[in-house]
Amino acid sequence: MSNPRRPPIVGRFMQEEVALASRNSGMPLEALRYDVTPAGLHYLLVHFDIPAADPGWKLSIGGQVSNSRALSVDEVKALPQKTLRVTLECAGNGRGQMSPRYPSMPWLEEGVSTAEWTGTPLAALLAAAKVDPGAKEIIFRGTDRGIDRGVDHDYARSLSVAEAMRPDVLVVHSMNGQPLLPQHGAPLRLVVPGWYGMASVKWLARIEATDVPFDGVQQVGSYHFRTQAGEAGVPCTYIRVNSLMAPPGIPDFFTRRRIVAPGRVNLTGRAWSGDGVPINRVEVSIDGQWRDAKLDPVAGPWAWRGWSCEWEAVPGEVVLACRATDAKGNVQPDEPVPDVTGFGNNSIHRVAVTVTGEVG
Ligand SMILES: Nc1nc2c(c(=O)[nH]1)N[C@H]1C(S)=C(S)[C@@H](COP(=O)(O)O)O[C@H]1N2
Ligand SMILES: [Mo]
Repeated sequence: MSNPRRPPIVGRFMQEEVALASRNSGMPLEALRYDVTPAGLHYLLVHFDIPAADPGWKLSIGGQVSNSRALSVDEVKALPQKTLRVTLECAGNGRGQMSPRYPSMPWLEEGVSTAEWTGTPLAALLAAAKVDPGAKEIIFRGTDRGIDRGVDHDYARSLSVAEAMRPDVLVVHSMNGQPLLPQHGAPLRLVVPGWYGMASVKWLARIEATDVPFDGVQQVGSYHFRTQAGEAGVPCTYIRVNSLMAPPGIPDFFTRRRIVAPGRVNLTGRAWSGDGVPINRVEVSIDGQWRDAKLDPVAGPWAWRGWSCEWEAVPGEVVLACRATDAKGNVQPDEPVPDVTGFGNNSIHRVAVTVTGEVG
């Protein structure tokens, strides 16, 4: 059991890391109980400041198109609509478990959530704008501005034309049936299912077709897997196979260690992968012994899949873990794959538990 006394620690936190961890927020793991994460529990990642959503908001579509246009939010809403259940995960999720650590948002494992997003397929907007046949990429610009790596810029990302034309890429105005909240991109955002979260540009104001590879800071300066600082690296794109367990029992306040009463426990959680690849298998480990979990029905190509596993808890200290395998045979690694900036950590989730009859 944990030390009930917590003597003061001399010295301050690293202010920048605390500021990031307080401004942004993870999904509390007990919220894994919801198929669709309530909007207020959805994880949040904002690089700069949340910009104001002016009533006269326009979404412009230009660059290498023959029919450039600027649409109001109502005009976007008047186009054919689609609602999709999509699991988003931050590419930096799991960074806080890695050592040495990169100074950025110190997620442990809670930078993931699932929402139902409603909006207009981007492909329809691009078709109406008539993208030039020579265009190679589509750039998406938000209105949030700041400085990163010494460069002053509006948050922006690009997709290849082929990725942008996928029928489930949406320009979204609603989340879980309600207008987007300010922090989640109101009034309009992109949602790119199957990709790590950085592709889903919030506060979307400008879409541009181009035949030149986009070299924005958020495209080339960040969001690359790099095993050594300075190397070109591999761009972060589709979400890697991953899973989480809803922590059983009750927590110790400070250590978050779980306290569980002996007897039958129904362990539950969620598993997901990127690029629409289904989850085929989830295994649960009780002190290193792996067994298969029961999978819930599939909830669409872009949403996490629930799982459950019965456990007969006997008094003692135990480490639980879960591990998912997707239909392409990708499986979560035991330990984080080394990455300089802490991207793509999909190592297995471990939960330390004390089983005791003294509580519960
Ligand atoms: N304009 C803009 N879009 C953005 C970001 C941002 O800071 N600015 N953060 C990105 C990142 S890194 C992630 S993980 C997701 C998070 O979306 P959410 O906060 O709605 O969960 O938004 C992405 N879109
Ligand atoms: Mo992110």
